[in-house]
Amino acid sequence: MLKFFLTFFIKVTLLASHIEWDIGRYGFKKISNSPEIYLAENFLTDAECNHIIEKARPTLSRSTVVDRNSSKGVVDKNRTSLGSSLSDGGDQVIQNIRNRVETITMIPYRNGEGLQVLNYGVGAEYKPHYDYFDAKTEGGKSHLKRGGQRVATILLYLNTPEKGGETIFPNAPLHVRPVKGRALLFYDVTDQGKPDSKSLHGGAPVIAGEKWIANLWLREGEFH
Ligand code: PD2
Ligand code: ZN
Repeated sequence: MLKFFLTFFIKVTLLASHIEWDIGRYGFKKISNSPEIYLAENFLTDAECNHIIEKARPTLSRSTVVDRNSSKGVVDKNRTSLGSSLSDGGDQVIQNIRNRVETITMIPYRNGEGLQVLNYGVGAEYKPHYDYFDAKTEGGKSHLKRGGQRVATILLYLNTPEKGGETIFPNAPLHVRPVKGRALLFYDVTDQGKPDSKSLHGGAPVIAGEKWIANLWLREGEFH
């Protein structure tokens, strides 16, 4: 147990110390200290955005959330997008993006979950929530067994909706407009590796047009 905590502490310290000098790559700018949030314009090219959308389109189905009582995902009125999980096997475009994410976060590629693509139609939203797992629930405990806690979330905006669909952080408070090619990185845990209650965030309803994003959740340990 002590070894686990020591390893985790070293990882989080490394991560925090690297932020200062590597996060600036690809134009990431800090836009909030608490919760800790970074934004970069043109992190993805138009071709990369289009590739991900077209790859996900045929396999979209209703998004789910973590069930409190089991390891299953469940449909929930608080998350009304469609989603598709993309494997990166043999896909050079996705691998390149994930390598760039590894460079800026200093979190190993293998700690990332699968890339999730989300599509929101008019009225679709993801009400404010936390991306970290709640270790007090059975569902949270079962997800923590593989790869440990989610330490960071990266949102990749694949198109620019006509109106609405901002990513919101009620505690910052901050609204981030979805713009094609943008990337938003935020930390779900504090510097001490504890779930950060300030990291509450959501996807506001789309008012006109549609919204496409991809998200990548990064764990404290190996997930892949
Ligand atoms: O679509 C979003 O903006 C959004 C906001 C908050 C997505 C997620 N969280 C998520 O997929 O976790
Ligand atoms: Zn989220």
